[in-house]
Amino acid sequence: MSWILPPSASTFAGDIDFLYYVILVITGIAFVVVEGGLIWFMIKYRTRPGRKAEYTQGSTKAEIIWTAVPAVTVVIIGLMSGGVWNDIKGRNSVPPDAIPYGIHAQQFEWNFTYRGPDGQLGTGDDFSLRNQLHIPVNRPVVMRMTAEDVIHSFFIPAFRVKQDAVPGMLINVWFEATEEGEYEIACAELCGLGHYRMRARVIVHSADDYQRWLADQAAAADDQ
Ligand SMILES: [Cu+2]
Repeated sequence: MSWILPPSASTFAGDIDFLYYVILVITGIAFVVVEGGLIWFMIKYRTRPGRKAEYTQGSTKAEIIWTAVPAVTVVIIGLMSGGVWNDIKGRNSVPPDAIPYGIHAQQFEWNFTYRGPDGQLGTGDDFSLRNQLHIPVNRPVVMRMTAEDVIHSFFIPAFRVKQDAVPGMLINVWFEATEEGEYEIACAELCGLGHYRMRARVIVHSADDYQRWLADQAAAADDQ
């Protein structure tokens, strides 16, 4: 069923997609049962000459069943999602060895800040790139996200990552890419007239390529 979803390229994809399919199957069954029942009742109880309409007070038993079944289902889905939510968004979910990056979102671009040769984010040798995020594969990374003007939302469909960037707040979002390649970053919050063009790319490098790319960037910065 992979044709339904975008390519999956992060450690979150398995859990998120599993939940997605569980919910899709449950709601799919509910859809068929409800619509099928509707059509069946329409035909069965249609007007026919000589037949009088019946008066009904309803059925307590039926009401208990159709309330309890969805309630239990929703609680089970909630418990299943809770664990995944904690792994991805929980306060202490960010792995300690995650490589830090800065993201500053503004109308209508993403500014990515990389730590420079000193290995620290927020020091003088940091450098920034517009709409380009380069990360290594199979390494957790954490984005320290801020917004300049309005609420934006950092969305990488292939990683199953989505997080609002809110003016006045510093928000961390972490993930780990599992496939090398280039993927789309989109803004998922209508943030103004130019929202549609607030796109960027994430480029996932092999570990060696990433080090080479970083060294090139540092060399280019030294030349200036
Ligand atoms: Cu935006």
